[in-house]
Amino acid sequence: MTTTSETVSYEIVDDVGLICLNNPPVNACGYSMRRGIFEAVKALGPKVQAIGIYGANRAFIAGADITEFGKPIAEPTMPEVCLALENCPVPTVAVMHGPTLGGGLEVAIAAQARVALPNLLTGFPEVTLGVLPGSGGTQRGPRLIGIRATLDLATSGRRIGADEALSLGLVDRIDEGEPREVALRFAEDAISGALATRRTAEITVQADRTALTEYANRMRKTQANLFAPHRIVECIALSTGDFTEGMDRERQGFFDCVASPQRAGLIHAFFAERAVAKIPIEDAIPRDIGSVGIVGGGTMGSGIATACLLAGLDVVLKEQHQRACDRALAAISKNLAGAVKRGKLTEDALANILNGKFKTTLEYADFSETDLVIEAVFEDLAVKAQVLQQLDTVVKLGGIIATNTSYLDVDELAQSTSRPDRVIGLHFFSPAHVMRLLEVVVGENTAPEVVVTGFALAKRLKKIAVWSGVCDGFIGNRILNHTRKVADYMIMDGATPTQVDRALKDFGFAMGPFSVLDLAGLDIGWAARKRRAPTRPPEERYVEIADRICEAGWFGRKTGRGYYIYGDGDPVENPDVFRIIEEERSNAGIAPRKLSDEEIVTRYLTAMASEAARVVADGVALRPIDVDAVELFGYGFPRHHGGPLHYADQVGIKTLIARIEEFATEDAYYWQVPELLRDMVEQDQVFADFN
Ligand code: 3H9
Repeated sequence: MTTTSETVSYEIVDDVGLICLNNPPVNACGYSMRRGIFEAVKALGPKVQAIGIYGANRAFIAGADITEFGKPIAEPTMPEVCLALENCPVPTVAVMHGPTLGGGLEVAIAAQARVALPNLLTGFPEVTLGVLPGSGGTQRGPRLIGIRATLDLATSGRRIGADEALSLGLVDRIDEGEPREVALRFAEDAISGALATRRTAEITVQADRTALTEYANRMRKTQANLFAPHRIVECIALSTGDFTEGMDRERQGFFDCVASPQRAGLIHAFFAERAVAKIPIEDAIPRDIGSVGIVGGGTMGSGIATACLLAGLDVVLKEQHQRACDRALAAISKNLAGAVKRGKLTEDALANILNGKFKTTLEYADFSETDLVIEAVFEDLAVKAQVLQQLDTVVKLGGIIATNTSYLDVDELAQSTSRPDRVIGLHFFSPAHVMRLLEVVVGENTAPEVVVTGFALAKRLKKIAVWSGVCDGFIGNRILNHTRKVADYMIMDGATPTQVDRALKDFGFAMGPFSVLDLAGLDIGWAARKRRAPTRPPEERYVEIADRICEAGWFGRKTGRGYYIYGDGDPVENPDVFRIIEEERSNAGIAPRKLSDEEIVTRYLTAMASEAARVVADGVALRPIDVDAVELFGYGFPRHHGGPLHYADQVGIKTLIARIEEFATEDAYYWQVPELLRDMVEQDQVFADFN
């Protein structure tokens, strides 16, 4: 083996040159790999009759190394590496196996033939990171598989397997074996002519104006806020022209994307999803969880049960009456039927679940064999404490008791059992079988083994678990409580709920805050406000609008009326809410003024970032990136803005402080700039430094 860089080596076997890529865990292609491939092709070209290229570990190439984006690029560049393979005087064959994504696929389609192994996972996910395929994907893709198929893959970021890749024409063959052995065999076939080879750049592209117009319109309609999808369509449109010119324009488009703040936000979100799994516990081993008990079969309990069943766990669900058990079973069956429809569950697996993997019960005693029991009963400290006490008497020694509280003190709840070390908060988000976030709330006594079990369970449920300390509302609802108040202040000051919702939706949120409140149920926040009333600082600006809406019996969607009225069509504004707002403004002596959408967004995000900073300063979140993950995966924060603390870094900490001070005159709640922010300015830090 001759090494050409730290991550690439080559060998010569008879007439064949084999290039081996080895940058664990996923062969991300950074400078070292680019140089290694480039040098290896150059060295082998004159010495062999064909070259095979493969990955030494579980991937061919998972893509360009995204940690290099935004930094100066050392040569050779990815397009140069691709050209070296394409223009090599002897045939080049790529073995596509495991993740072969983005730049990895581009390297493969620049080779002169491709063989896939059955475990192939390929596609152009660049759009999900705010960039476009920047090493020939938009030019070679259409030459190999046509304009429409390239538009589909590159604008959706969809990942496909070997069979679909073959049917599209992205690969020439599917075969089995070790990547090195397959590379050798097919390079020999390329020499003998058994495998046809050709230069992709020399293929003529069939024009497809219909597809281009269709996708351009679709992107304008569905991805209006995003930068990259439109550039992708533009670049693919150039593929019918001169190859080199298309490559140059693609390169320019790629750099424009890299320079966009959306790219930084989306890549931050990519790393956030992975960073949260790194928790400060090293030596604990998660307990094996084969069965889960659930107390409460309402929306939350049924959703949690569905998530567990979909993950193959046995579930026992307890309710108080048979009727409630039947209702839970009906809700879960409906959820599971939906999963079958979407291809997430087979008919056989569904039958299996309904024939024994899932049971309802009226007795706590039926939890005696379960490894972990999650209570999902009414959000009230006394009610939950009583359930935990009961569980303590039946759950086996060492068994874990979890509370799905969304606000309450997990430490206090733990004290209602004889095993506070086995108690943890598992805060699911509704609908629990759909939402990806799980806050793992770690109490002061929670044992490390219990914490790692919570994280392992989340992984099994395909959820993103984020560590949270104990505080009122944990990470997400604590911030929500704060931003909700600010949304209320803005409607008192002159905005309407619809304007606030629209402005924040335009910013990129999945829903505006008032629509979210209506969806979640206004009674939940009402109960929390009543609970907090005795400890509310007297100087805090308090808005009564939400309470008055609840007093009228309007709890949002579930009662058909809240900030909006819900009927058969789209929700419409509730005129009674306008009346309440006007009365409350007049009671408070406020003359309404016009708020611009920009002010609404700035004020809302300033509130969010300032409370997020406090969450970090209090140690409730492990790192700023954990707070961002909570907002991204549980609260619909726009992925391309990366999360509230990434946003804070983007606007600058000094600017954030100035904004907090500016709004302090309007909202007493902003009085204090979090000390952490002032310290950060003094030390010239940004939140990314803490991650
Ligand atoms: C591109 O290619 C642009 C080109 O068109 C143009 C260039 C000019 N870079 O996810 P995992 C890390 S854009 C750097 O936990 P899995 C990841 O952070 C790129 N690092 O494993 C993690 O690190 P850590 C297009 C990367 O088995 C570790 O690898 N490609 C990259 O669940 C393991 O990852 C993509 O968008 C990367 N490209 O999933 C593919 N990829 O251990 C992005 C991964 O320190 N990657 N890492 O936390 C993925 O989708 C998944 O990682 C993959 C493996 C499916 C590959």
